[in-house]
Amino acid sequence: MPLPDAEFFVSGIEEGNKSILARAITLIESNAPAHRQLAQLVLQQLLPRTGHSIRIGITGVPGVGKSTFIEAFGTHLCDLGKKVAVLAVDPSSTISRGSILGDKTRMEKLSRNPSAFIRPSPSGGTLGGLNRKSRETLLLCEAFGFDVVLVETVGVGQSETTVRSMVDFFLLLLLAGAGDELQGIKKGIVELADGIAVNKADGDNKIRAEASRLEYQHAVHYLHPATRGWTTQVRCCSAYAGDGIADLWKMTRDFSAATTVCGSWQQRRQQQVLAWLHSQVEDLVVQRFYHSAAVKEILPGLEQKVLNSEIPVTQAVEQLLGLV
Ligand SMILES: Nc1nc2c(ncn2[C@@H]2O[C@H](COP(=O)(O)OP(=O)(O)OP(=O)(O)O)[C@@H](O)[C@H]2O)c(=O)[nH]1
Ligand SMILES: [Mg+2]
Repeated sequence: MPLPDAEFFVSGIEEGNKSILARAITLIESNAPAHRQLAQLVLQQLLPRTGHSIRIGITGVPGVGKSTFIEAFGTHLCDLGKKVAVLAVDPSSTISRGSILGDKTRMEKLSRNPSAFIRPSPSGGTLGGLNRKSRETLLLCEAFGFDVVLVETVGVGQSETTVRSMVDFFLLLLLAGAGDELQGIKKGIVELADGIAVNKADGDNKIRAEASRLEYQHAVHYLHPATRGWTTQVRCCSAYAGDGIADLWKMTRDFSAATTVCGSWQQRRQQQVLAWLHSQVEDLVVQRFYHSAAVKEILPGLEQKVLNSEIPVTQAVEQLLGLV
């Protein structure tokens, strides 16, 4: 089947056709050169329509309640008349373990809401590749006209930094009293967060959640602020019961207002685009390097020499770089 042309995707997205948006995202996620070329054309034409949404990253350890939270938060935003897109960045995701796919049951209401769009994590590929795909998917969603884009990531490894680098506001979900308070800080994740929500603050857990909230609120005062012009706020919420959800939306609005006034909102977006440019260059240069015939030819021999301690690594690197 021949591929539709760029105009097909661009006008479909401009007209708000979700199935064409989904097809455009599939195109973006493809690694086939012809698809990538077409995807770039589509993106280029849509670029003037991007940049107008609030981009919110949501992270937290498995089971903290991210999907349940997104269901509640996203539904709340739709009730306010907003259009909401949900994306996921999960480097370990496969079809069977897809974080959002498997969880669509937890976002049942949201996935049926005409104002919402849920896109599971692109599977496979390196984090670098995922980074590109997720960013470009985010731009497509903005061009489509979503007011808020929620980017979910599982709270392990490097994916948090990746998501931080593509969103305006970063929300960390935590559990009360799991003894992980200082762990989170050690891992540096708390330092990335503009907002922290102690989730599952319901039933018997309410009091412990409030105690954790106070502890975190105290701790963030000693940390370097994640965003200039904003002090990280800590709240309790129950994604399950819907408590605190409206308050967290208000927090993102306050954040947006405060950082727009002091200029850090715009500054971050500019820095993000430049960082993306540079990381793309790095990815592609490395890719081309390893694909070059000359490198492929001598690399195994050099590896062996390094393993046999015949030449130092630095010398091997210089020889390799001399080839390209
Ligand atoms: N009591 C209570 N349970 C909750 C709350 N939020 C989520 N849960 C439950 O916690 C479990 C995990 O929730 P998920 O939303 O799947 O958590 P997740 O962070 O998306 O998990 P992963 O996708 O595995 O990383 C489910 O059984 C939820 O019903 C809450 O606010 N209160
Ligand atoms: Mg989930």
